[in-house]
Amino acid sequence: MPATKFDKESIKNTIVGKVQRYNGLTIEEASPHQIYKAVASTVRDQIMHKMIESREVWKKQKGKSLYYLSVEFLMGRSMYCNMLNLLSTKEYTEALEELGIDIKDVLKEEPEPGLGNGGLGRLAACFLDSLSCLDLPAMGCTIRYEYGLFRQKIVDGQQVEMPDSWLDNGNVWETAMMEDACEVHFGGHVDEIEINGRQKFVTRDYYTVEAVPYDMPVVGYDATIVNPLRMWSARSPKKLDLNRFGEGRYAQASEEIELAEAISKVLYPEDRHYEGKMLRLKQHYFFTSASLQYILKDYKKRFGNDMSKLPEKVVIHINDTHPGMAIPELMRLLIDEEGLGWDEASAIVQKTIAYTNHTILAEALEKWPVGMVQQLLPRCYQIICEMNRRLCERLWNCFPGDWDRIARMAIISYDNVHMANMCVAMSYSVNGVSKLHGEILKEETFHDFNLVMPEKFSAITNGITHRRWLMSCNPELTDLICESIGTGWIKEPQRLSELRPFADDAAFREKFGKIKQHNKERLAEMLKERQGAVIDPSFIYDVQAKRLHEYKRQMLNALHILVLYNRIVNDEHFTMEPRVFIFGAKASPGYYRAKQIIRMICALSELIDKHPRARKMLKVVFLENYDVSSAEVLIPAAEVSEQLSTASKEASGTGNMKFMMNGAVTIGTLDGANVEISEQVGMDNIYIFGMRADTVRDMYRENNYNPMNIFETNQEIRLAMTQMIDGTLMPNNPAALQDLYHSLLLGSWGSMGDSYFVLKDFGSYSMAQRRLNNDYANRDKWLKMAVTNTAMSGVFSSDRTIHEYNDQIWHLEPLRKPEPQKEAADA
Ligand code: GPQ
Repeated sequence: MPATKFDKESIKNTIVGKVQRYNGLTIEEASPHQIYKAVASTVRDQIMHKMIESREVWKKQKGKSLYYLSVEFLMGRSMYCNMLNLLSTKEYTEALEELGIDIKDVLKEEPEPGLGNGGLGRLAACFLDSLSCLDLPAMGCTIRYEYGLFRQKIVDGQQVEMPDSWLDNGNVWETAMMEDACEVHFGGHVDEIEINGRQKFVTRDYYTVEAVPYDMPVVGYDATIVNPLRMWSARSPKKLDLNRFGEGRYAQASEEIELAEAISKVLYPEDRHYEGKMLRLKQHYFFTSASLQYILKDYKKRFGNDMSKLPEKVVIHINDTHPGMAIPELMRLLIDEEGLGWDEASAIVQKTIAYTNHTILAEALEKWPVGMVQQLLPRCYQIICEMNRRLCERLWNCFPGDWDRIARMAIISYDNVHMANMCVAMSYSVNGVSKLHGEILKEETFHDFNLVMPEKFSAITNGITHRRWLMSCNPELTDLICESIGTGWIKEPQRLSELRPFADDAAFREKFGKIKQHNKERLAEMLKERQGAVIDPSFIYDVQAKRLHEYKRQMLNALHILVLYNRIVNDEHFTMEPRVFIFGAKASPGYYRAKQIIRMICALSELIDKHPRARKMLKVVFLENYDVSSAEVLIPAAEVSEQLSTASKEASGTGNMKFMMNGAVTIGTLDGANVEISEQVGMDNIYIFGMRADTVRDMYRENNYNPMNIFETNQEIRLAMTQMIDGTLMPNNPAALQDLYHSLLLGSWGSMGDSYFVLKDFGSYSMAQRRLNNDYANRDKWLKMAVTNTAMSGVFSSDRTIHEYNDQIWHLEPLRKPEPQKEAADA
């Protein structure tokens, strides 16, 4: 059997054989899920062949490896993308067809690992895909959460959270790597002792949690390498307490086990909210410590005990500050376990760790109460104190007497450990995720650090894998592109720009439009099937899909829809291009206001449906449980992409890139990567509105914005807002949205109301929407814009992003393909 490409016949035989051996059934008797497992494990066999080859080359080449630490990896389903990357979709589709099975039914059976909240985790997943495609040696490191992000249901117009137990039926893709299991220690007391004249730090009375790694392979498209995603699972070293059990105290008998294993139970659904829970700190330390122990063990195995060469062979990238405990932990391992001195260890750390920041929202800059760190991680706490002392000493020389500034930059201040300051001070690279975000980091968030260590700062704009977000989710468009410009763009996505001239080709545009229509129909079917929602595929599909947050301003969209409704209802001559507004968003369970916005959107949907004339032009649908799998159907169907964040608040955004790649036209602010999207497509192919980032900054500084002035002078806004609380929107509970209403008008404690400028930007948004509506009526014009968006999306492939990270930060050597076998060469 060829090592990496299975032919149709062997695929068929393998699947039938597996169903027989695993289930004792014939293919005809097997359930869809049993068939899924057989197919997935066939794909997996194929990957394992490749992985062995890949590891051989990696061992021989002895190059540098990347370890990408992230508390989230939002991978989505694996099966179809794996087939795609193995160049085998055709073989599998046909093999299954010949067995009488529709591949779509099999794909649906795969549970989606929801090990992430949103952009941060999805970015990590796209990075792994691109790293493998570019043959760069890397390992993703994270937690194997037993429960992923909650499943969202909408009940009576409100969000309800249900547990997502994605592992219930096992995970075909993972392998437990018991040889690499290790211990992670918490708590205890540090003793300073002298051994052979050397000072040593020893922690006693700690408690232990075992870390067991499970690896999931990540195959690259037509590539040599298979990189692992390593997920750490917590296990108690304690066994069942048989005495207690014997006494009939069953719950107590496994109490300690449960406690230890709680660490890898759930992914916190908070997204950019500071969460001060001990368990969360435990999680962060748990997986960083386990990863680092493994990294050093593997380094020593491959390169010997000379730690000074670590930065030449290893780069550890921390995805935001959540894995930031890697810094004191690496110091600890180098000093306490490897016997290095402080200066040596610190030099190594500062050449090995690189950091990317993903937000400037103040409430999201992580900090931990000193007492908590001290109690949970006593030795790391000592190290953090010493790092802080040395940093402050250095800063004192740069800014003598400037206490305020030094306090702002310190790792420890006001009884908190400031993770971002530690990451900036101790890593060799600090990266922003879009041009604008990079500027804001240098000029505001880390302004003081930029004065002292400017060489560390860079900005590399995020990206998305065009394999999942175009080739896999939009096969028809992929075929059309290949027919038109060939296949070169698959390996060099920027060559998608060769499509640009086709925007002026009427026949091409028609084909492009037809594909969009198919995708719209596919989405309509999904909505019907999943939640009984009926939408008309002839309406404009206008989509805002992302986590629910005030700064993302779903509220602006909702308020505008209410204004449109009023125009229709109050003016019988008013018409507009029929449009369905589709929202997809999960709100953090503890984020009251975000949940209220969902409530408002659902109420809006009901209100419109009840009005005979309004519902002919207007429709609102809230797509339940927005996740990677539903995004894969939603995004190819979208015609309008809503990217409404208050300028400066969205570090980059990546949804914006996915929509554009699939031919949606953006309506958005000049925020995050929207700025670069507008540069790519040109102002004629995007609807930009609202305040710029610098104006927003000035407004905050001057602190004299009064939304009440707008409310009083703008009739449309006043009417819509009044309807939020007068029973129009919420006939059964008129007071329900009162808090939302007030949040737009009044601030608390001297801070201004409407802190994300919804009312301020409303006029400009509404005008942009009007232009969009008029342009859509001109089909040629609209399709030209849509094609241009797809054509110019190539720079937003994560392949470009990874190239830049590698050139500027990591400096990894791609794995060279193995020499062809002698027989093959002779043949
Ligand atoms: N982001 Cl800090 C998250 O999704 N979660 C987080 O905890 C933080 C950031 C997002 C950010 O809001 C987006 O603008 C970025 O595009 C994304 O990270 C990836 O960089």
